[in-house]
Amino acid sequence: MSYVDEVLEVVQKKNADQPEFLQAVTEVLDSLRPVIDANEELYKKNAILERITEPDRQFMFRVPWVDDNGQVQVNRGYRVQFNNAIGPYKGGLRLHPSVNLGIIKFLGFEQIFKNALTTLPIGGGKGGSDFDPKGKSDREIMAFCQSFMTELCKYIGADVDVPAGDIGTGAREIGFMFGQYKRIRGSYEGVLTGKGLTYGGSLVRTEATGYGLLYLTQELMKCHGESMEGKTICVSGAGNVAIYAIQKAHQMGAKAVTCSDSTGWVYDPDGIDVALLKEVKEVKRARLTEYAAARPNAQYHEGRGVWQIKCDIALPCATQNELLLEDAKQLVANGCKAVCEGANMPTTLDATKYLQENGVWFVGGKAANAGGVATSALEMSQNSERLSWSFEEVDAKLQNIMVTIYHNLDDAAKRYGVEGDYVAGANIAGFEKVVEAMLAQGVC
Ligand code: NDP
Ligand code: 2IT
Repeated sequence: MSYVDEVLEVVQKKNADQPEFLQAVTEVLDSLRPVIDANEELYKKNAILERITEPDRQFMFRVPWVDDNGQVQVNRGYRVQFNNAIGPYKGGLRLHPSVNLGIIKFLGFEQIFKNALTTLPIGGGKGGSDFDPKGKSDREIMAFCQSFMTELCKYIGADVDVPAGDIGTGAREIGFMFGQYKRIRGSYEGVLTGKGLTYGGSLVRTEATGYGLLYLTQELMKCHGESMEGKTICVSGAGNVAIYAIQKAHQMGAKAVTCSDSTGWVYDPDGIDVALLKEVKEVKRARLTEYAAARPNAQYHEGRGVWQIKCDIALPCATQNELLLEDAKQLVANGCKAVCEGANMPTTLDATKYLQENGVWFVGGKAANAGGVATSALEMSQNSERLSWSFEEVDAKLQNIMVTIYHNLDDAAKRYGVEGDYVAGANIAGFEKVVEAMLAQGVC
């Protein structure tokens, strides 16, 4: 049995109740076969795969808070510090009722490779809670965030572990958490990213994941002799990543015609109105029915369905496993040329395989959505030097990073004889950097 298969078997046995984590590990290890085969003796002796698939440590804790009726509520908090070979742990905090340890581990595992791809010195981690922010008052959100940070603050720090936003965690939540960290630890430091601009946040961080996704997509298209001009794009999600992906797509002369939330989706043939979407989702925190009601030509549908709309490019930007095999078949039948993942692991393994086998240029989330965490690392740099860079300066760095990521993964795929397999290319490029650091640092 090959080293990869041996380790996959052990990981499956040890984590049988964590399907998302197993999916993420299977995708990565499968695609690393060419590198592992070429270095099997060295990696096996040093237990590289066993070490990289086992988190450094994982925290689970009680988060008690009081709701607006005076009732005490209890949620479960998580922080998984996965690997800090190349820098302090870095990764977002997800607040969603579906959150469990397996989901946080899948996200933390992916973050190791993504963060290595950014070219910046950050390790991999992730956290969150099964708390549901939907329908909560600002006071309830603050009560939860303060309680969550009261425990989390023991494990993080500007040079230790630097959390940020993810699903359900935006500027409001980061603000409340930062305030509580400062209050308990008495230290004003860059312990979180995605902060407000008046207290150490970076320009472009809000837009970074969506913008970065489009910068990478544009480079992918350019390298295949295509431009973004006039392209029709299907986007899923209606949150931070989706909104700024749509905005940048329009700035590039393409037209994004769909978006979705957890209850339904919109097809707007005139192109999604970004100002209206922002008003509905960022300000009112309302459902997409409100968007559709304000746009005469927009159709609203309950459930899921964005991938049935004919498009040149598909950008899944909502959540994991939202683009299934049947969706992949529909996209191919409709002539879709490229799929780039704004979300983390939105495409199932069989759907990915189908897209790749049918000639769709497919770039996975570890590369395509790395602009968010890359700009977080730029926020950390600005905090360390106690300076703020201009929008243009950060945006130029972000563009440069995304173009570099594309070429690094394209080169890695070519080096290992899997040209055009951007999933393998990204995993290989990220893995090579982390492994070199792990080997240099000895058994730890
Ligand atoms: P948000 O909370 O801002 O938005 C998530 C969007 O997806 C919402 O519109 C939400 O609907 C929708 N959605 C649909 N189905 C689900 C579901 N089952 N679970 C959760 N959300 C659902 O999150 P982000 O935009 O920040 O994150 C989207 C994806 O991008 C996630 O996979 C995240 O991990 C990834 N990502 C985020 C980065 C960032 O910087 N924020 C960086 C890199 C990746 P509704 O409006 O009804 O809640
Ligand atoms: O999945 C991700 O990369 C994020 N949610 C962003 C993490 C970060 O630290 O900015």
